[in-house]
Amino acid sequence: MGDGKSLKFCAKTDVEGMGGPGDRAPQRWPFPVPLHTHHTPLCPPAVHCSPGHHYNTTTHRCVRCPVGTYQPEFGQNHCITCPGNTSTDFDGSTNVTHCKNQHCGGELGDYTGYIESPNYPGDYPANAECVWHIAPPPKRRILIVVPEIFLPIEDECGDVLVMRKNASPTSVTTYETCQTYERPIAFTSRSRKLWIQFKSNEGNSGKGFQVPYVTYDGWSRVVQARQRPVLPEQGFEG
Ligand SMILES: [Ca+2]
Repeated sequence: MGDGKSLKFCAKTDVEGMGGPGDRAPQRWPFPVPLHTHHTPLCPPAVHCSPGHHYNTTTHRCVRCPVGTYQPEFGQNHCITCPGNTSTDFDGSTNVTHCKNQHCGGELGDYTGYIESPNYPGDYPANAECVWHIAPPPKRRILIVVPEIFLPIEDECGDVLVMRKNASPTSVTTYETCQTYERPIAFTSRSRKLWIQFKSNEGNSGKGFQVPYVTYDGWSRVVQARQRPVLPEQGFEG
């Protein structure tokens, strides 16, 4: 058994099974409690809380991990905060992969750039709403390439990417989809500026998209590249 240093004992609680999986052999009190815990030693619950839950030592209940946290293991009394600026879609998350980057939208560069769905290439979060603007310098136009886009099939366009002249729903629409396309599509904007919006609903998610664009001089003719070829060292025959 223990050497007396690796074990601590705690006051027994009279908690009965609440929210646990019920598929584990019951442990006998007293339970060993790791010494490195930062908390006052408390008896573990009489049942293990499931992954996605933590044991609330005040209410003696298994509680779902709140949004922005997760817990992959059984029988824990805390939830783990999502790394960085990520968060979960729902409470009760069981895995760090449920932590998603929520950032999206913004002003885009004059000459080249890309838009991508939040958390790309991971699944985008629920209830996302992103708006991007491309406003190229005068006389330049916008060329968009959609290499592929992954949006789950849902009723009534649950998740949608739309590009329009401006935020007005009646403005000229250049592109709109709420479906998966795995073959590239390229097009030029029908106006100089482009307003781009992506919205997702609560259910079902997908990889989304990464869409590059360039702006190009729409008035001058194609200029031939006049770059010199890279020459090898002197003495090379050719
Ligand atoms: Ca959806």
